[in-house]
Amino acid sequence: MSTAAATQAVIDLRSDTVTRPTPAMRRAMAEAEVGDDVYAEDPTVNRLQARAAEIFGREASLYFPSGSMANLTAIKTWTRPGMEVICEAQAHIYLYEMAGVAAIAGCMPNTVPAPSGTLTWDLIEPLIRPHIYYRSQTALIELENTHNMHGGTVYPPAISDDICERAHAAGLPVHLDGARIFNASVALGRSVADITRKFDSVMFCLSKGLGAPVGSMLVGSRDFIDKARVTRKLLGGGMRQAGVLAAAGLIALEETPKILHRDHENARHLAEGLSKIPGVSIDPKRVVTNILIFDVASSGRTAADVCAALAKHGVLGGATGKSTIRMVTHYDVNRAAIDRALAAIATVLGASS
Ligand code: TLP
Repeated sequence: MSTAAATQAVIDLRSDTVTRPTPAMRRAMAEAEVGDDVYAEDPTVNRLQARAAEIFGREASLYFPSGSMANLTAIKTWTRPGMEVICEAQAHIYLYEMAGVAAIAGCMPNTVPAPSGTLTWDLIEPLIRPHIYYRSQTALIELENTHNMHGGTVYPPAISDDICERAHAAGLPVHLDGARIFNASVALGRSVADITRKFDSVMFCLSKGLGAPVGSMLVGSRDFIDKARVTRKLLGGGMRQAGVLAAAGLIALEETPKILHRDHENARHLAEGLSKIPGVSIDPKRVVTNILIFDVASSGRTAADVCAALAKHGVLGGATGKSTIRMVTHYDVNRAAIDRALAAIATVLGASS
């Protein structure tokens, strides 16, 4: 699925959100059958929702304009104001969703750092509030798979299953931010239904590595999705002829998971090349999906400075800290472009190759 963008001068590794719709997606969008989705009458949205539910082995699913809105909807549906949400200290819902957990759901995030972003029950249990009327109460546990800010790490299914089982025994639901759950599925060689079956709700994005221009899905029981539909409307997420967007989402859902492994191979190739460049620290063995985060501290340069210099060479990455840079592979960047990016990074950091 290489597109014209692959041959463009700029190699955009800032995120997999930058992918452009394929010609097949654009055709499907132009030809989509549509209706008013606030009346649940858009046949293409309904098909997408039915197919997503089927793929995840769940009763129902709901289409959203963004992953942030789908996460917030899930959080608001599972909680009441004044309650707490347990999540990892670098969770996307905590760092990059405009504090919506607090500002809109009225809840307090209760965070704990976890190695590789992988929470375990031992880390979670001490954060659960006792049932005392003058204490705020824990409402929800949230996990992220793959974990973005830990470099696309993948939860071992035994660990996420264990968290869900113990949370349920404690009377707590578990929501999964599975923005890149298909990447986790490909890395593990197990279906998305299998690795998410114990979660109470799952959000996944069509608009990242799967390549759709817009959209994310929330998956769960019929009862939960009926409630989430009300919350989505409250947040202004009721769309009308959204079938023009859902049509691209259907293609992303059916076709792109088959080729995600290429993005993982390219990420590993990029990481291996980076590990040989003086001034860069990265362990390529830790790169298991399409996200890599490397450190340029030993080059004596800041991440912002290195990114600005790389941009002049037509290579875009994102600074995630003073000395850390994130790069994300996707279908609009092929192997030749990765090699060009490596050459530019070596030049910028003053290495010879
Ligand atoms: N992530 C974006 C940025 O916001 C950082 C990216 O470029 O990776 N969960 C996770 C794990 C995400 O990575 C993202 C987007 C979201 C949720 C939110 O999705 P959108 O952007 O559709 O609101």
